[in-house]
Amino acid sequence: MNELDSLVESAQQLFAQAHTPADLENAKAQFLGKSGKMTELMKGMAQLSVEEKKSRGAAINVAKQAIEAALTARRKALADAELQAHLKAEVLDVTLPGRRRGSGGLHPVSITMERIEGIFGSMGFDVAEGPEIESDWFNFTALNTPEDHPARSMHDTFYVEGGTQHAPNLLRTHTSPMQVRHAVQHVKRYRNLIDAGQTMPEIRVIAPGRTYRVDSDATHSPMFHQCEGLWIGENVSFKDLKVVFTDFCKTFFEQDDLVLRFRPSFFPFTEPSAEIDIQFQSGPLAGRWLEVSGAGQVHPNVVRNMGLDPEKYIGFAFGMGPDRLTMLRYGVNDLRLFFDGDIRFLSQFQS
Ligand code: 2NL
Repeated sequence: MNELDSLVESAQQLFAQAHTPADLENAKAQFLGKSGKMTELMKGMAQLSVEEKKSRGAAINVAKQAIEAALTARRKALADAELQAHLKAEVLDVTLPGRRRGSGGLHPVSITMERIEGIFGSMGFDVAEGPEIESDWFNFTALNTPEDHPARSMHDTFYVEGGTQHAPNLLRTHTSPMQVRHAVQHVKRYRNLIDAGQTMPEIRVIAPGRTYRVDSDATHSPMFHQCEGLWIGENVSFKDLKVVFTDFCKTFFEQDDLVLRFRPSFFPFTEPSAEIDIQFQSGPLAGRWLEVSGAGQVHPNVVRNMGLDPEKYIGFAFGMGPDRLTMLRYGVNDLRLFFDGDIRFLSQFQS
């Protein structure tokens, strides 16, 4: 084998050993580059005669073309291999069925909220919604909660920067402030009627929404839900509370034989006050007394803070926890499950 043939062969071998485009270009430089072997051969022709130059030059050119052909072939082979690797790594089976987007649904607590609103709505209650950042006045003072009450401490309530008595400075600890706002608006609207001694339309409202307290365990979340109710008129009594709340519970839990118990209790904003327990007559919770709400006759000071004369206007209020109602209705034992956002838990409530 002559010198040129073995040069071509060694180029082919070196190109075959290059497994990346960069390796291949380095190998190419050894033969076709400025100081490559082929260039050296060309330079070496200077001393030859014209005749010799002709035949030698032709032979070198044939060898050069062979090397260039080998280079082009190897370049293509490497590019093809890279494409195949890509195609293999990114297989797309176009015969697979499409993946549908889930249809979504309401959160179990939202389902409860909507049920509560529907039931009280059918009894003539308005629904009032409003700010979650409240003032000290609406959240505590207007509700007859004394300055030194433990609920006002930083251990129980989330305070935010700034704030004066009337400026927003805390995360509401219940939705009652919204009921006071609603009552104040109502009284403002009927001021002339009231002052003329005529009968004001009754205040009948529920306030559902998010509330906040410094508390966190299996049955308490720092954010939880509340739904309060308020009914004020010239002739609204504790008996009305019992009727309305009993009717609500039987409808909500879909149990006609549900038994209710009103236990004496204390709240700063009601007097007298009661805790409401329910007892299922069937099902897994049958026979146990379960606390579902606090309630009472609205305290005269609170009636006065709404702009009404407590000698003339009277009524009741109650406050319940939709989170707890949801746990009881579905048999969930850990409140935190509602707020973890785990779709495997939440999707079980879709009908
Ligand atoms: C509880 C206690 C209660 C109220 C909330 C209320 C609202 C106004 C005036 C008077 Cl505007 N009272 N709300 C009354 C008694 C109890 O809730 O432990 N709830 C889970």
